[in-house]
Amino acid sequence: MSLENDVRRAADLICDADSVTIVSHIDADGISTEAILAQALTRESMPVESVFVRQLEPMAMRHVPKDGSLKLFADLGAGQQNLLEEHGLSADEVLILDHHVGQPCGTAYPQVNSLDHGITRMSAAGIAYLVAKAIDPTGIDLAKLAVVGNVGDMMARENCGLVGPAREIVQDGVEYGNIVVQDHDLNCYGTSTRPVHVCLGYCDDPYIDGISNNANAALRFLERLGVELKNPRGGWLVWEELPFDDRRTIISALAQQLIAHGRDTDRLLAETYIFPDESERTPLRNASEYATLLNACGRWAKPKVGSSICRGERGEAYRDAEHMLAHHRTVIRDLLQYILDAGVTERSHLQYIHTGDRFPDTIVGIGAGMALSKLNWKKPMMVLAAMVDEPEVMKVSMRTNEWALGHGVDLCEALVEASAAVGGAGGGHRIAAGAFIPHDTEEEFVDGVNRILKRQFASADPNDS
Ligand SMILES: [Mn+2]
Repeated sequence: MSLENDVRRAADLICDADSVTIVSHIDADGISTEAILAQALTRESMPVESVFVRQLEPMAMRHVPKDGSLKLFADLGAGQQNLLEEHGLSADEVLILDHHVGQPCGTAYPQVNSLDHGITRMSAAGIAYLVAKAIDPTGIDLAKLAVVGNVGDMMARENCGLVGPAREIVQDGVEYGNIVVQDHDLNCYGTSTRPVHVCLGYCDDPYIDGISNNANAALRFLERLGVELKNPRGGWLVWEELPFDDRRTIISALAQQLIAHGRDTDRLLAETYIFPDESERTPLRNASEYATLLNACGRWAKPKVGSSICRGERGEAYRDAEHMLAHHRTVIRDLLQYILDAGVTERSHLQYIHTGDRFPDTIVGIGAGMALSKLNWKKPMMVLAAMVDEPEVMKVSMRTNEWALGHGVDLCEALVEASAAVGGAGGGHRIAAGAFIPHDTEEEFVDGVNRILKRQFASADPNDS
């Protein structure tokens, strides 16, 4: 079956239901997915309830109501079909919209999974949007949320912009008027909210010698270019506010800086997505910052606040979210500092640290990603964390980069295999994956992951051993 057929069938199943319960994930992709589906169904006068879960595991299943509604599992479910089966859910009361690796299962649950169609660069929000559009082709305002979810799930990272079906969705938003595509824009986070030198100081993909990790040096670099960095009132301008010519001046100087240090310039520019209907200088103004705001809501146990923002609420919900974003950043900064201060343990093909119960297990993956660029970036980074509410279980998060993917690394495969060997469970993506393992199997597990990574590196390059 083609993706179009799967999407059509999903839309028909939804339209035939009396009511729908959406079960979605708490991250930016899961929240935007839920908001797309809930709005699309509400517009059809379909009764909808939403449930957000951190992870679809046995404990979380009690939040799934036993009623006559269609259970719409979104941004999760594909890898937990046996759990749905154990929970007594039959094929005619379930629909899965997911982009994670599926699990073989005796019950043939209807589903739309981008991976089944060879699409690796479209997240659940993209699938949800296609389904919503199949229900009502006029609802193209929702494309904006699909872009937030896709960018939040790093679908734009590898190619410096969205590609394939996820890119086609962008065009709907452009047509509607709530997305502006910036071609050849600076590939840097914070272009709508941070002073330009701060923005550049945080940029580590590409790594720019003398600028990355050093906002003061970035400021001196910009001052030498003679571009106006402040507004007439003396406040810092953000990247988005700079005149076109100044942006070009800075970009060509950055390109020269990269070349002078023998680095590639191909990751300096990216296609970015601006939302002209949102206020300037807010995190809602572009896709990547919007996604961070939603992630902050989810990680701090308020995914419904994020969902309200996706539906257009800008009062109390937005103030709550801004507060969570500030808190989110502070804790992540502390986590990163802790990792750098405490130091990681290096194995031949990975590096890891155990953060105990110092940080919530919902954010350690973000810390792993940030630490990677400041440590040995060639070795995939693992963070192990205790789970306060489940002392028998340990949460594992791993992150790597494009370089390692190019050398054969697949973290999802590594964690699925190594966690199964110690009685745990893992999943995710090649570049970012997670697992839950019994707390007393740490050493055996780390050994196992290291061995699998060694095998992966070796299969891509027989000289690496
Ligand atoms: Mn996702």
